[in-house]
Amino acid sequence: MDAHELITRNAAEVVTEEEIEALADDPEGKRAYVGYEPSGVLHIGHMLTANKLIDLQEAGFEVTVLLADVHAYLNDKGSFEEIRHTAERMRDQFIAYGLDESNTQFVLGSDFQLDDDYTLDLHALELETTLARAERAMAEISSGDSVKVSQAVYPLMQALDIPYLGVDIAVGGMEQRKVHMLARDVLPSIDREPPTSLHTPLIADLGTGRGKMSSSEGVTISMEDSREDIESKVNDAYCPPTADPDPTDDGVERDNPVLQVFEYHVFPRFDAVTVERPEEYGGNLKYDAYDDLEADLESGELHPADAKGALAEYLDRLIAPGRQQLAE
Ligand code: IYR
Repeated sequence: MDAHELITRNAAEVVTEEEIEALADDPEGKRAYVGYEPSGVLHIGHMLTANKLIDLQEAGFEVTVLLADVHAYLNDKGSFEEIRHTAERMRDQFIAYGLDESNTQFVLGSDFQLDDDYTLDLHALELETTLARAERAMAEISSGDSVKVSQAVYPLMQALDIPYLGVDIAVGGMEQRKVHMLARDVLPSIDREPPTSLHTPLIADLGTGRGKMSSSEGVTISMEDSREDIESKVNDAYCPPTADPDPTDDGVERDNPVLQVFEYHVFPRFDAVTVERPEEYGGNLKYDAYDDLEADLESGELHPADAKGALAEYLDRLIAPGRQQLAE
C-alpha cells in the first residue's frame, strides 16, 4: 500500500485533498497528532484514531499523542489530579495497543498550554471568535447541557495546539471537524498556517446500530474488557443478516456496527480474517479484504453468529496486550 493509500484509507474526510497529497508525496519527517481527553479507560473510539496513527507511522510520519489534561479539565471531566493519573494510564495503554513507542511522542497539554506565549495567542484568538462559533464547534464534544465559558475557550486552545505542537496533520473523529474548521479560519489571524486535518468515521452504538459508540452511553468495548465481556457484548450486538431492509420503527437509519468494527478495527490490523465454522456448516472462511466479508454477510453466505464469533476473537487479540498491561 502506498503512502497516500495508508494515510487516507478508512478516513471519512480529509481537509484538503491537495494538502494530503503533498504530504503523501514526502511523508518522511512529517508529524501527525491526535489529542485525547484523559477520561475513563481507552475504548474502541480512541482505538479508531489510534489505528490511523499506526497507518501514518507506517507511511513514514512521526506521531504525537496529546494527553489533553487541560481540555479534559475544561470539559468538566474531574479534578486535575484525577485527570493526570488517567493520562499516565492511557499512555501505557496506547503503547500496549500497538503505537510504535520509538516514534510516538506523548505530550501533556499542561506542559505547554500554560506558557505566557500560548496564553497571549489564546487571547488573540478569543478576540477573533464569536461565542456562537465556539459553541457550534463544541456541539459534539462538550459534556453537559449548559454552555460554560470554559467550553468556548476549549476549541480555541485545540486550534492553537496545532502550531504549538508543530504538527503537519491534525487527526480526529468526525466530531472534531468543526474545531478543525474553526482552526483553519482563525489561525491565519495570528500568522499561523491553516492546518490540514483528517477525520475518522463515527461508529454506531454496538447494541443498537444507532448514534455513535462512546464510553459514556450505550455499549462500547474497552481495553479493560475481559474475553467474556467482549463475547457477550459482541453476541448482543445489532447485526441484521442483510443490509437494513427498512429504516426502523422510529425512522432513524441504523448502521451495522459489527461490520463497522470489522472494517475500521480488524482489517486494518490483521492481514486476513478467518471465520471458524464447523465442517457441517461449510467449514472455515478466510477473508483477505473487508468487502468480501461484507458481501458474504449480505448474501447470507456468512451467518451473523459466525461473524460475531470471529469478531470477538479478533477484538480480544487487539485488546489482550492492554488487559495484560493493566494486570502488571
Ligand atoms: N477534543 C478532543 C480532545 C483534544 C483534541 C485535540 I486534536 C487537541 O489539540 C486538544 C484536545 C476530544 O474530544 O477528546
